[in-house]
Amino acid sequence: MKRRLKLILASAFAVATVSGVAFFALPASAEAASFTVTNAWSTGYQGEVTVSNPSSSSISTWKVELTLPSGSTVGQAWNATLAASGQTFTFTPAGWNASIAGGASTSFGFLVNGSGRPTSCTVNGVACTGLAGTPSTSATTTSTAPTVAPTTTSASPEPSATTTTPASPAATTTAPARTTPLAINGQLKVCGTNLCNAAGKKIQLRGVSSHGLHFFPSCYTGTALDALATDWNADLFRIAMYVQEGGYETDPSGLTTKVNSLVDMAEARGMYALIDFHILNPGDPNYNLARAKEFFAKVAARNADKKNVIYEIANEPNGVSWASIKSYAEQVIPIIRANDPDGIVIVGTRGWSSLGVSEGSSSAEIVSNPVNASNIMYAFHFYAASHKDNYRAEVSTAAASLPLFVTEFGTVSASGDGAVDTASTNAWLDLLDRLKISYANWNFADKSEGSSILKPGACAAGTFSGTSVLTESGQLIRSRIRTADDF
Ligand code: IDC
Repeated sequence: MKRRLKLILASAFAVATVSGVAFFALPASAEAASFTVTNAWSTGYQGEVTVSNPSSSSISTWKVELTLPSGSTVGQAWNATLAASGQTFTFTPAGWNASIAGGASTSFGFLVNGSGRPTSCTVNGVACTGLAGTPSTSATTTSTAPTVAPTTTSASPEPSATTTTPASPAATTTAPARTTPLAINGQLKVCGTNLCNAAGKKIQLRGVSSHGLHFFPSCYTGTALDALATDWNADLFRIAMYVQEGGYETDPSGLTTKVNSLVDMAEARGMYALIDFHILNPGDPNYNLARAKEFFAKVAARNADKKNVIYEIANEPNGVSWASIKSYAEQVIPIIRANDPDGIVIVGTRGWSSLGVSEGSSSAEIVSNPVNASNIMYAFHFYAASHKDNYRAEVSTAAASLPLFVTEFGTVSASGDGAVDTASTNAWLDLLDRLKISYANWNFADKSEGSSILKPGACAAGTFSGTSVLTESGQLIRSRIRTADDF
């Protein structure tokens, strides 16, 4: 879970002074560090620094030095080793997070006694220099002292690294409250072509999709969702409820109950829940129109007061025109709205949610004939080994006109199996990060197929944290998802 109220722009080191805020950009080739006040109270604050490596080769270690004004001291740090000399506080790796791969980052946190923000900094001995940007400081203080100790979940070490487990801040009465993606962002809404939080800030959610709920019941337990929330720092969990193949069509009440219970489990862990009406074959969503109306009326009414629910009304329409998909959406959305007026709805797109590209069309057919409803987004899906530059170009174009949400993607081929295409996956995720497009990875299950996050047998064994239970795809996705959010 993440606790961060962003003070600064990416790739710059920000130093907030007591009276104002100064920004210090790093030399272009250096590691970058960003400083965030993640919570504040009358006698102190909690900070987080993210050290990122913008180069393409890995760095073997890092050192961040902060100088605080007299009267303020760093009391403790986690996910870093702290040393103090006068007013200079030096942070070095906790042991397990020394090396940073090209393009990756690592974060550490600390508690300051006193309200003085850092007045200078270095990263790996390079002075942070230059002025860059004007931050908002409005969200950096709270008037009352929170009472719950933070956890160390924002960049926790591997479970096996027991000797280097970072120290958790003590549970004192001045320790900050633990927050989560849901607590930070609240009820989401669509703003222009973006997803925004309750405060109107553009945000990106990163998480995973279940496989078909009814296929892998032992994969969607409290322990599994704990791992996603605390070990992965996932923001969202997509609840893929197949309609055919033994799904909702066969067991409507059982699967409705299961979906609702997973909504609750995600909520309890501070994650958003994406309710996916997983149609696939037949590809015309109107085949399931009556089932969709019945299902969404129930889940929208039942979850109306929750802030963590997003509705995805048709996973992958295929072999059907945009006009038919639009007609389906314009019949299902009013039913959701009547029960849950402020829930975001995501509409699948033509050609397996490819914005039409996989069936020779493009997003232009949506732009010229959008669904007649507000607070909606459009789904885009890709499989990195199958869908490359022309699809990325289409997403870049479409994102200028349409609110997009990658409700499903795989690191492998569109079959869901085969080798992980790391380069294409990273190219995709870099693009989505840049465009602030939210995503969920297919799939959190332990089936023997390339797109599975978990190794076969992991769900029955009941262990979901760390990397040893993960496939190659799972490890790649976890490393992308658990980095600091820009909330
Ligand atoms: C695949 C699963 C596979 C399952 C198959 C049929 O990975 O185990 O046998 O569905 O149920 C999609 C679909 C998604 C597919 C996935 C991979 O939304 O259901 O899952 N995929 O083929 N669209 C493109 C790829």
